[in-house]
Amino acid sequence: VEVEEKMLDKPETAPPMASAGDDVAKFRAAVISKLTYAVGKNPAAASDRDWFLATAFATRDRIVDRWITSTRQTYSEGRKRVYYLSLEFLIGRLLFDALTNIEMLETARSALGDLGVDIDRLRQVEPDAALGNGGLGRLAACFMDSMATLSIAAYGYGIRYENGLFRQMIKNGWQQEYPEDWLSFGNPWEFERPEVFYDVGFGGSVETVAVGGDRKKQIWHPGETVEAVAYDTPIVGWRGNHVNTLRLWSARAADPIRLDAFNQGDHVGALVNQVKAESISKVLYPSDATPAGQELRLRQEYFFTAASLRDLTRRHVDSFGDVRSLPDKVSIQLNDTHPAIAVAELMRVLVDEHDIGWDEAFDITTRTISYTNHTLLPEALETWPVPLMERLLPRHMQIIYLLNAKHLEKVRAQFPGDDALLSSVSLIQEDHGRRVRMGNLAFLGSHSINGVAALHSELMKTTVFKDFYRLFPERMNNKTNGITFRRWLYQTNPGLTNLLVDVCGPGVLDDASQLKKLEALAADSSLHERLMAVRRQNKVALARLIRDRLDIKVNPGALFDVQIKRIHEYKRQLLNVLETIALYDAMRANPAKNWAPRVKIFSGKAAASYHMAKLIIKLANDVARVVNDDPTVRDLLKVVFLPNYNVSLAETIIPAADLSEQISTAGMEASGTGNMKMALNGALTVGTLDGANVEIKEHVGDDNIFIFGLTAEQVEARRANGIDEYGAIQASEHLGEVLDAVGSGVFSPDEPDRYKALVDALRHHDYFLVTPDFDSYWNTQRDIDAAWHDKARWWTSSAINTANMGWFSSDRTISEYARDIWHVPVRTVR
Ligand code: GPQ
Repeated sequence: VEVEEKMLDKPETAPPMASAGDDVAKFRAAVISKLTYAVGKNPAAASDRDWFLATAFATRDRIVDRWITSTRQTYSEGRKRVYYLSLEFLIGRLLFDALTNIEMLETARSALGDLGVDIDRLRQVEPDAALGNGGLGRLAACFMDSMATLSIAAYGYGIRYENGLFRQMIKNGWQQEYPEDWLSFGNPWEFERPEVFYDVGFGGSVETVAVGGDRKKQIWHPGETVEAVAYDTPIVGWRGNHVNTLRLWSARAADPIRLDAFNQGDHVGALVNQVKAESISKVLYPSDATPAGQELRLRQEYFFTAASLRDLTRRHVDSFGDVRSLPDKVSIQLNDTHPAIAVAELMRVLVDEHDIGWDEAFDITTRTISYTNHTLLPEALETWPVPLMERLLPRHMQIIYLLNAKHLEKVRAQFPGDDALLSSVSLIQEDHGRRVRMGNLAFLGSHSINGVAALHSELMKTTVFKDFYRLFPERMNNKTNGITFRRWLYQTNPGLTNLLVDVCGPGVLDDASQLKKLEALAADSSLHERLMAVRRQNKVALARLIRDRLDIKVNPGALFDVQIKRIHEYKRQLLNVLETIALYDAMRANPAKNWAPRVKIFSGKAAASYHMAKLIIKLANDVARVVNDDPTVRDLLKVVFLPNYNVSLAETIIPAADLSEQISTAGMEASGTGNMKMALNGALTVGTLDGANVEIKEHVGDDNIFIFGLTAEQVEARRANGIDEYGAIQASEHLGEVLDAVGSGVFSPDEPDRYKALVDALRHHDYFLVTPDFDSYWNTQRDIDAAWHDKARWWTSSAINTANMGWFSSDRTISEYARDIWHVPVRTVR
C-alpha cells in the first residue's frame, strides 16, 4: 500500500503554513539534524556533498507535508487526474528549484552562511538528473513545474534510468561519450516505494479460451516477467501551494537468481535473468528526434507504459469503483509516440482483464488518451517491425490488427476506392518489410492530437497526418510550447528578476503577462543602464567558466553570440560555423573596420552514432583553434565550444547571451524552447521563420528580431524544383572561398581531407539548404553588427523582448492543455 492510500486513514489537518515559522534558526537546526542523523556526519568532518545532502533533506521535509496535503485533497475531492507519460524528464538540479518554489532560498542561504557553508557551492555539487536528450525531455520537466503551480492533480510517469544522457568530453576536438552516473552518491529527492511494483510481461503466447456461448477470450501468457518498482519525487509548484508526484519506474528481476543454475556451479548463468531484466532501466537512449529502433528501446517503452497504466487504473478503481468512468476522471497525455503502445495496452486491460466489449473499450480508450507530436521529420517517426512486435508483445499485435481492420473498414465505407488513403492511414506499413506505425496508432487511439507551435501544427495537417486530418479534422489542435519562468528566469537570472520585480511590481512573479509593464519604459536610458549591468555580471560569470574550463579568455564587452542545442544537421550549426569562418576572413582582411567584437559560443551533444553531427563538432573545434590562436583578430573574434551541454550549463549561458541563434531549416524545428529562454532573458534572436520563432516574432514585433532565410514554403519548393547549390555559391561573395578553405584542409592541416565529403555534400546534396540561406544569414549578421553599435536601439529591443515573452510561460501552455484537452480546472496562485 503506497503513501497516498495510507494518508486517507488519517484525519484531515490544516496544511502547514507557507513559511510563517520557517526562520533561519529553524532551518539551520534542521540541516544540522539531517547532517547528523540522515547523513551520519558531524559538521567538522562534513564535505560539501554531505552538506548538500543535509540541505536537500531539510528542504524535502518542507515539501513532504504539502505533498501529503495535496495528495489527500485530490482523493477527497474526487478530482480528475492528469497523467503525463514521457520516456524523458530532463530535470537538471533540484536544490535551488525546490528552495525557490517554496520561497526559502534566502532563508537557506543565511542558515548555511551561519554554519560557514556557501550555498552557491553546494548548488554545484548536485549532479544533473539528465533523464532526457533535449527539448522534448526538458519540456516534460517544465510541464511538471507548471502543472504543480496550477494545482492540477498531475502525475509524471517515466523511467528511472541509472545512467542518464552521456557525459560529453571533447578530446582533440572530437566528441567522446562517457557514462553519466547521477545516482552514485544517492538521490535525496526520491522515495523508493519497494511495495509499489507491478509485473510487466514480455513474449510468450496467447491462448484462446471459450467462455460460454460463442464468446471467446484471449489470455496472454507472457514468457518473461519483469518487475517495475516505483520511485517517487515530489514536484513542488510555485509558492509551494501544490505538490505533485513524478513516478519513475525501475526494473527489477522477478526471479533474480536461478538457484538451480547457481547450485550447479553456473554462477554467471544464474544471474543472466537479472541482468536482462534490469537492463531495461539501465540507460537512456541518446537519440534525439531519431528512432533508436532497437528491441531494448521497445522493451523500455512497453515497460513504463504498462506499469503506469496498471498503476493509474488501480488508483482509479480504488477511488471510483468502475473502470468505465476512466475518461471522466483520467487524462493520459502521450509525450510523442514513445508511450503510444498505451493505446493497445489500455485496450488489452479493458477487454481481457475487465471483460469490457471491444467497441466500448475503444470508446473509453480514445476519450482518455491524447497525443502530442514533436517532429515532422519522416525518418523520426517510430515504427516497429511486425515480427519483433509479434515476438515481444503477441497479444498487442493481435489488438493492433483488430483495431486496424475496424478502422480501415470505416475508411473504406467513407472513401470507397481510395486505396492510397487506406494504405496511408493503415497502422501497418506494408513496404520495406511490415512495420507498425506508432504515430498512426497514437492518432487513432486519441481524441486530441496536438503539435507544439502554430506552424508545426499547421504543417502536421499537410504532411505527416495529412490523411488522418481528412478523417478526423476535429482532433487536431495546437499547443505552442512554453518554459517555466521559475527555473529559466528566477533561478537562472536573479539580477534580472529583481529588476523586473522592481519595475513591474511583485505581481509579475505570479502572472507573467505583467512583464508587459516593462514595455512602457523600454526606451528609457536608465533602464538600459540597469539591464546592461545585469547582463555584464552574467557575462563575467560565463567568461570565468569559459576560462576555467577551456583556458580561453573572452571579453565580457563583446557580443555573446550563442547556439546551444543538440547537434543536428537541420539545426544548422554548420551554417553558423561557415559564417564564423567568413567573418574571420573578413576581419583579417580588414581588422580596422568597425566590427562588433564577438564571442561565438557553441554547446551541444551529438548522438553517438551520428557521424555528420560529430564531424560538425570537430569542425567547430578546429575553427576555434585557428581563430583563437590568430593575433590579428584577438580583440574581435573568439570561438568557444563548451563541452557537456546540460541543464546546469544552460543556466549559466542563457542569462549571458546577447544573441540567440535559432537558424534551423524552415519547416524542420517543431518549436524550439531555447529560443524562448534566451528571448525572455533579453537576448535578441537571429532566426528563420521556423517553429515558435514565428510566434516570438509576432509577440516582440518585426523590429526586435532578426529574421532571415527561406520560408517553409520556399524550402519545399526549392527541394521540389532543385536546390541549385551551384547558383547559390556562385552568387555569394564569401561562400565559395569558405567552402574551398574548409574542403582543402585550411582548418585541418593534420588531415586535409577531413571535411572534403562534408563540403562535397553541401555543393551537391544540400538538403538542409545551408548554401541558399548563407547570404541572407551573412547580411542579417551584419545588420546585427550595426544594431549592436547602436546601444539605445539594442537595449530597447532587449527590453521589448523580455516584456513580451510572458505568453511563452509554460503556465499558459498548460492552462490551454487543461482547458482544451484534459478538461480540468486550474488554480492560480493569486
Ligand atoms: N524533440 Cl521528436 C526532441 O527534443 N526530441 C525528439 O525526439 C523529438 C522532438 C523536440 C523538437 O525537436 C523541438 O523542436 C521541440 O521544441 C521539443 O521537442 C519540445 O516540443
